[in-house]
Order: sequence, then C-alpha cells, then structure tokens
Amino acid sequence: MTPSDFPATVDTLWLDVRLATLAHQAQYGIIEKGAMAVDKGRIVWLGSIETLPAGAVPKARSVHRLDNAWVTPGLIDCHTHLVHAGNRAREFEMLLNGATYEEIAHAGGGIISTVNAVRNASEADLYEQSIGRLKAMLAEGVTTVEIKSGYGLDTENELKMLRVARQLGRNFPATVMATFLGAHALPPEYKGRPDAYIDLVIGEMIPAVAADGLATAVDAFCERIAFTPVQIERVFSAARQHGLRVKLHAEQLSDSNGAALAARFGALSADHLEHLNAAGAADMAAAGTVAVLLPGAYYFLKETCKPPVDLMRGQGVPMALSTDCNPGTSPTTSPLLMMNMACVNFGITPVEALAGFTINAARALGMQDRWGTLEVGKHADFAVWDIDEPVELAYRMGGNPCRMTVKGGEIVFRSSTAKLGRHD
Ligand code: DI6
Ligand code: FE
Repeated sequence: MTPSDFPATVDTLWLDVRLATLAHQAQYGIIEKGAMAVDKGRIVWLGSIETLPAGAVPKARSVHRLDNAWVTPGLIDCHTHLVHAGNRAREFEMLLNGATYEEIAHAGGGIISTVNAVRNASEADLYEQSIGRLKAMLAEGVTTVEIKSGYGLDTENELKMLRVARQLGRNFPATVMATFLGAHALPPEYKGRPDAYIDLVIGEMIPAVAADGLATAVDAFCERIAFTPVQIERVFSAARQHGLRVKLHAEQLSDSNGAALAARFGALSADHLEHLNAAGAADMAAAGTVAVLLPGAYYFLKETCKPPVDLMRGQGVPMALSTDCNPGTSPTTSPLLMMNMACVNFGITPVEALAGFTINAARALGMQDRWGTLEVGKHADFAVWDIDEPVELAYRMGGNPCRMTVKGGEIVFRSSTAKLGRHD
C-alpha cells in the first residue's frame, strides 16, 4: 500500500489498534500498531501506523482511538436455528438420564416439540422470542448470521419463520441470511408418507419461498430420523430450479453419504460431519464445499465420534464453525464458547477456530468477497476485543471480551463491561 492510496476524505479512521486480518488462509494476519480507514461502509485503507501517510488524520471526519485493542473481522454465524419458540429444558433432563436424541425424537419429542411451539406462536411472538438471541450474538462480535426455518413444516409456518428472520435483519444491525429448511423433519400429519411431504416441499414451499425472496439457500436433514439421500436429491433439484443454493445437515448421527450428495450439488456447505467418511471429504474438497463443524451439538448430545478434522485438513476442505443455536441440541448464542469447544474437543487450532467464524464462515455463505477478512474493499464489519492476543478468543470458557461491534463502519454495540469479561 503506497501513501497515494489513501483517499482524499474518509468517514472514520481507527487508530491504536492491533489487527488480525485473517487475510491469509490459516494465519491471523497480524498487524501490530495498525490503522484502518473506513468510507461508505467499506474498508478503504489498512496497514501499519508507520505507513499511514502524513496528513491522513485530518482527512477523516471522525477518529477512534482504541488504546491497543484487537480488531478482527466481524464474526459470522453461518448455521443457526435462532428463530424458534419455547425451549426444551425438559428434554435436557431426559438426555442427562440416558435417553438418546433419536429416542427422544421417536417418542414424539425432539424437533417436533419445537414445531408445535412455533406453530402455536404468532409471528409477533416468534419475533419477540428470537430478539434476545440475536442481541446476545451482536454483543459477542457477530455481524452476520444465517437463520434457518424448519420448525414450521407446513407452508404457512415455514414462511412465517422466514418472515421473522427477515424482520430481524431489517430491525437489527446484523445481516441475516435466511435458509429454507422445510426438509428438517417429517411433520406428524405426514406420518408414514415422507414422499408426500417432500412433494409439498418441492411443489409448494420452495416456489413460495423463492417467489417472496425469503431465502437464499435450501437446507435439509439427511439422517435416519429425517430424510433419505433420494428424497433430498429431489429437494436440491427443486432448489436449483429456483436459483437457490443448497447446503446439508450431513453425517451428524450416522454416515448416510450426505456429504457426497451435497458435493454433487455444489453445496455451499455440509454441516455437522461427525461421521464423515474419506470419500465424502474428498468429494467436498473437489466441489469446494465448506465443512461447518458444530461443537455445541456434539457436546450437548455427548457425542463420542468426532468430525475427522485431520482428514479434512489434509484434503484441504475449508472448515467453518457455528453455534447451531437451537433449542434441542445446542442452546447457545456464543461463538467464543464454540471456538473453545472446537479446540478442546475437535483438535482445531485457535487460528482455525477464528477462521471458522470469519473467512470460512463467509465462504460457507458464498459471501467471501464481502465479509470474513479485514481487507481493502471488504465491508467494514468488525469486532473490537479487550484481549492481549488473539488466541484468547478461543482460550476463555465463557466471559465476553467484546468491546464493540462495528457493522458497515457504524458502531452498533458498545460494551460497558468488556473488561470484566477478562476475569483478571
Ligand atoms: N440437527 C441439529 O443439530 C438441529 N437440527 C438438525 O437437523 C437440531 C434441531 C432440534 O433438535 O431442534
Ligand atoms: Fe442445525
């Protein structure tokens, strides 16, 4: 970057910052003593303070000095079920008493209990119940969140969920990317008739979702307790016909060859993957399909089979992390806790964990040109942290050192207690 690259005027100049740009794969991309300029919501200059041209400061309409705080790209939570009603604390007790997730589902609980709660909630109530979770994420550096439907399981309620997701994105300073997950579970009224339900998903729901522009992607649950690869292939074909990208809950509880199916359709991501096999990993690598790992669900369900991280790393499959924020298997809104769990339980490194919530999460949404790193031209979405080094983000188990969340150059969250989160 040469001095002449600095624009004539900029909206904001951020000084006294340490930058972790994530701009080079698998590295923090650290710029100690950094500076960053933002104009019209985009990063227009960044580098070491020593290379900041003389005369840059007066060109800024406002200057923020951050006394050496760390700045990372805004966190991206690329797999959530954040819009839902009620909770499943009772099922947590059943899990603790030894019941498995599949047993609870077969007994009429599981996803279907949340479906009942969502169907019984008004759109306004569903919106109100979801706000707190989004606010918690904003306060932990999240600037973009993917939100799935999948607890409505009929046209009216699936569309209701997606409208709530859209409304959250309009009313709060986070980008919401909505995903249609009609093929999440078989609704009770279709018991024994899964193909008829898939007919409804592809014949009525996907066209309605596409017509209203309510989602950019279609997801499905490929599993013994959900849908078969053949059924999901029909869903993916319909998605493709309507110009929607696809992604898949794959290999969570068993190896169903979902990753290979996802790769065949050029999926953005295949998610969970505890039971991924070598052929599936190779297919994902070839298709550029991102692996989204969900350490909260692994932990909560007391899974023992870990996703094959070494295999994916060896194959060059990009790995993202996400909260999976949902009432049944991952009742959390904390990306930082997920980073810690992924390091401890999956053998992810701290820098991979941060890449998993930034650049690779952006890839999992097909948005790596816009978000995920601190680079000139990218959106000025970033998080400011009261930490001494970036590894601290994955190190702490709880606590929230986020001082500020910045979206499109604007401060959208400011903590009064960030320093308390450091426990020191
Ligand atoms: N896998 C999950 O972990 C979530 N959905 C899915 O397909 C769990 C959803 C739930 O139990 O409510
Ligand atoms: Fe999920």
